[in-house]
Amino acid sequence: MMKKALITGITGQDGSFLAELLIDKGYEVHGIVRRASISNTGRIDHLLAEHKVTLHDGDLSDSSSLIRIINIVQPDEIYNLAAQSHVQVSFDVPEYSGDVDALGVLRILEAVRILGLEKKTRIYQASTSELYGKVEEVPQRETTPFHPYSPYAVAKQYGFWITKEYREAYGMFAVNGILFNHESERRGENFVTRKITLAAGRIAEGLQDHLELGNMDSLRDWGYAKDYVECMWLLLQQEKPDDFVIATGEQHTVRDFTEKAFLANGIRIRWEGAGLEEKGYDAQTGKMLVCVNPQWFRPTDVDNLWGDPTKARTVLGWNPQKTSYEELVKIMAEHDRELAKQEARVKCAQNK
Ligand code: NDP
Ligand code: GDR
Repeated sequence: MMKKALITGITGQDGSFLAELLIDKGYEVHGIVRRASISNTGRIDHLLAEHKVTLHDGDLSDSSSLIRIINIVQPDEIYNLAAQSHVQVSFDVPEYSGDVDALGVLRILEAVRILGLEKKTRIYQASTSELYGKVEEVPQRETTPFHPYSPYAVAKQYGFWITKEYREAYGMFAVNGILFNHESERRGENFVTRKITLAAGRIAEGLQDHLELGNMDSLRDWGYAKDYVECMWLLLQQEKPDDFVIATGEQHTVRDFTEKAFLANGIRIRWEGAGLEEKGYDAQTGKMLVCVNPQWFRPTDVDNLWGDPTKARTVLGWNPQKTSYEELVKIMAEHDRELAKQEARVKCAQNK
């Protein structure tokens, strides 16, 4: 019998990679999409074109849609990836972030319970290294205390605990993957890595003058999203439900990522100044390419994330270094340089 999976957030970075993985594994894949005024399926259009996924209209803020969809699909596995996932945006839309990122998780768990599927359906909850927030221990592991440091992280903390609660109270197979930052060529354009690789490509093609960033000292443990979705699946294949940290075990600054992304485009950055006055210059031409804009600072910023993937490595047999940090920067930089070249060709044709 073909297993059925339901992915919330299937149109996002992780959802699109996970859908591909599950299709390859022979699953019947369903996804929840929310209404948008223009198409939001760009990351999965290749799957839709071949009728490889079935989409259902719904929203994490709407219990009735979730109950209806889960009842139709009767999934063996639910991957709850849908979220207002931008940390800085959560300071501007805190109530909505709480509704979707906290109560949305409860709505999924309750829907499964109401439908009497608690013994059939396994649930993966997309938890996050942001739970560690104002860091109390490095590196962070499953036993490190949480100190959420944004409305997003506070909401995700509720999601974490309610998932654990339903596991303990109702014996449900419901687990948390505490995933550290993972990036890719499909990453949303307003997360820092993608913002940098897009800008580096465009600057190299003469389409953009410079890049403005916020906290460049911030440290992140960055992995490749395509590798991380494998863990989501692995977590639901275990004999017993349990929560896991998923990370590479390495950390780098935003500044370092910036340097490497420009270098992948043949530009060496020379830094001068400090704090708000810090600037990055093209070491060859002396042109200013990177500067700080306080607009991108957060009211409270998480600045030291570094995961310990020992448990995932030993229990799941997962390789945290499948794609190295250097390879990740290269994949993203090369992809976005190609995009910039295409943009330059279009501009050139328009000017003829
Ligand atoms: P994205 O922002 O790329 O995708 C989020 C998805 O959620 C999109 O499909 C989006 O739909 C959907 N969504 C948002 N709000 C709703 C809603 N109200 N109802 C239904 N769907 C909704 O995130 P990622 O793929 O990067 O992350 C996936 C999950 O993992 C998120 O929960 C995130 O918080 C968490 N996470 C991510 C990490 C990372 O580094 N990427 C690390 C740790 C956790 P639409 O396309 O219409 O916007
Ligand atoms: P994060 O990712 O907040 O870790 O959340 P993001 O890429 O937005 O920020 C990482 C760090 O970079 C600093 N920064 C900037 N960030 C953005 N977006 N734009 C800038 O210009 C900029 N300059 C510096 C930030 O201050 C921060 O310290 C991501 C999301 O995917 C969450 O959903 C997920 O839970 C966590 O990763 C793990």
